[in-house]
Amino acid sequence: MTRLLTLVAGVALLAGCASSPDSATPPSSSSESPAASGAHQPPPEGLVIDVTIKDGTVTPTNEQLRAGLDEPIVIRVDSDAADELHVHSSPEHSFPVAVGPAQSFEFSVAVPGRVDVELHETHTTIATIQVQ
Ligand SMILES: [Cu+2]
Repeated sequence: MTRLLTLVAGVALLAGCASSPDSATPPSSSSESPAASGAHQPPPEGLVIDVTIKDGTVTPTNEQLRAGLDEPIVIRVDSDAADELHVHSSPEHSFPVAVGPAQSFEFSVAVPGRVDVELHETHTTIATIQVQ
């Protein structure tokens, strides 16, 4: 008798589980939609460096730039080759560059000083940023 009761209880549990509504996430009601594809979005605050890697040539090179402490620094890369973007800050940052346009890498520097931004595959210094 008790065994039958247990079985019934188990079936009831299963049924309850299967019939529970699966619509926990209704389609978005939020109005905030970050435009990921926007080529015309306003530039973010801070320093933006546009970099092009094409046929083994990097543009620009050896730029002398300035940035503030903890200011967002964005490096936008348009590349036809994979590379490694290396930021010689403390702590350092390393970003993988892929083939493609509009790759965006952001960091900030919390220690004053000169920060070299390099591409390691092409052995190029894009910029030296004086952070203060
Ligand atoms: Cu490096």
